[in-house]
Amino acid sequence: MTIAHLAIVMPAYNEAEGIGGFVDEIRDAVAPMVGRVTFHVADDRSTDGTAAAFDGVQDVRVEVQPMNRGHGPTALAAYRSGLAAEPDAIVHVDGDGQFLGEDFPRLLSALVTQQADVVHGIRDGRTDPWYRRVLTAAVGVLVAGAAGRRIPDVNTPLRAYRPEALRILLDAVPADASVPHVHFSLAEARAGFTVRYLRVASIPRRGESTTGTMWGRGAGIALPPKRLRQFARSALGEVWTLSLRPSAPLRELRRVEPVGR
Ligand SMILES: Nc1nc2c(ncn2[C@@H]2O[C@H](COP(=O)(O)OP(=O)(O)OP(=O)(O)O)[C@@H](O)[C@H]2O)c(=O)[nH]1
Ligand SMILES: [Mg+2]
Repeated sequence: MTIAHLAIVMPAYNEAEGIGGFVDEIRDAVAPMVGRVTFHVADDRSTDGTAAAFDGVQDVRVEVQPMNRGHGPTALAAYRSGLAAEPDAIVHVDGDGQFLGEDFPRLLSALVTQQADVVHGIRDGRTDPWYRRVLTAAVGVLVAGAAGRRIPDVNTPLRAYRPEALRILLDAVPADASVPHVHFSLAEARAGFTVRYLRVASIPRRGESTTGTMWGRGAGIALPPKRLRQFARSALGEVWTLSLRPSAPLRELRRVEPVGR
């Protein structure tokens, strides 16, 4: 099985320490099954020289964003630059490198051999604090109710797409959405996409610094950091407006049958 051109897309914010090694690991892992691979890093205006980690690296294209906007808009920008390269398959993964290179070929095999529109990497072994597990569980219940079935790991950042399927999702979600993967997961289920799930290893973020983490640190006995509370409130509002309310725009989304299948 060979994929002529694989595009790997990554949002990144202050990932200079770990992102180079992560990209090297993925490149080596997918080499036997791709004609070529290109990496598309959306740099959310890092202050640690993340973009410079790829100076002189031929197959990595870094696009520095016009301003710092957080994970969602940066992920969407990364998807757009990956799609613009017209690949035959596209994989999204966060630049903090919380996955193993060896899981990428498994993800791609599932995409191709199981004729999927999308494959989600379901994270095994996460060690989130209690409040994040509660939040994840609550979103899971909400989304299951709306989708009519349970979706494991709704917000996983490791996802492989058939480009035509991704295009439909990307066109439907506003460029500034803060939780695009929640919208994607819900729309995929409702619109009848062929979704496969694959368990993958979840490891601690690479690099020594913690400055990349979106949430800051909880205080003392680990109460949810204020940033997470604020983010959760606004993200839930966004999920309601774009995906859940009766006239939500993403309810209209429909899958298009792939040509020649
Ligand atoms: N912290 C932060 N991360 C961003 C931003 N923009 C893009 N990112 C990237 O978004 C990805 C996810 O951020 P994380 O802090 O790992 O968020 P998370 O995966 O929900 O949290 P963990 O489970 O703790 O890893 C990372 O790859 C970051 O590089 C931003 O403004 N702030
Ligand atoms: Mg992370």
